[in-house]
Amino acid sequence: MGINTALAWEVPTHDMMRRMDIHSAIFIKGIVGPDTALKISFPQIAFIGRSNVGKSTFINTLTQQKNLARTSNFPGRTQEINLFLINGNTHFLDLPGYGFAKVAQEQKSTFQDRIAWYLFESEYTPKWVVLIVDANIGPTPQDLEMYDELKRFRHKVLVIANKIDKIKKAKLHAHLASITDKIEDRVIPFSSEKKIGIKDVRTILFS
Ligand SMILES: Nc1nc2c(ncn2[C@@H]2O[C@H](COP(=O)(O)OP(=O)(O)O)[C@@H](O)[C@H]2O)c(=O)[nH]1
Ligand SMILES: [Mg+2]
Repeated sequence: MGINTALAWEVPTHDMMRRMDIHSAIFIKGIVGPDTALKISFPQIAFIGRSNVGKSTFINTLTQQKNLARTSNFPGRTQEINLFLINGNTHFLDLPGYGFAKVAQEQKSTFQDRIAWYLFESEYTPKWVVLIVDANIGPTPQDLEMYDELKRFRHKVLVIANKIDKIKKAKLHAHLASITDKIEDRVIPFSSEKKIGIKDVRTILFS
């Protein structure tokens, strides 16, 4: 028995480390329905959340790119499902944001249609659905509705408590509890601003 036996399963191998590291990220295209670009059998990781929750910024932070997912201060602009290729072997899908009141009703139903199509009607089964909620605001009724639907469809869900940099330290615990109380899956505290939680998320999504 080698001296490293006890540690062997705890210490990530070089190969595991490489897998968790994001060394390439490219934008493929915006998709609006069944698409040949998605037919390839790469695992899909889908990102969903309320408009303005910081989803595009989150994807940029995770991939260490400044402008991969277009960040915008104009909520509701991302109408298509943006498809990215990560490390040449994984697809990221940036789904349209939900629940922004100022978007015209007609346009809004298109967003909701595309979310519903991909998550609840299409043939695709993402390896993970990453649901991003604003930790400062707490889970909104729509966030919880989305979470329940994801569970009903038996998706594997990772919840991100985003923008924790906005919360005063003394209140952080209570804010996080307001999320974990209602979520039966893992919740990762995250901040793109302060670069918190990146490693945790990568480890979960890529191992
Ligand atoms: N304080 C703070 N603001 C953030 C963070 N992530 C994103 N934002 C801001 O939230 C706004 C919306 O971000 P964006 O990524 O476009 O949101 P999306 O609509 O969900 O894609 C922008 O003004 C971002 O600068 C974060 O971790 N902390
Ligand atoms: Mg966006």
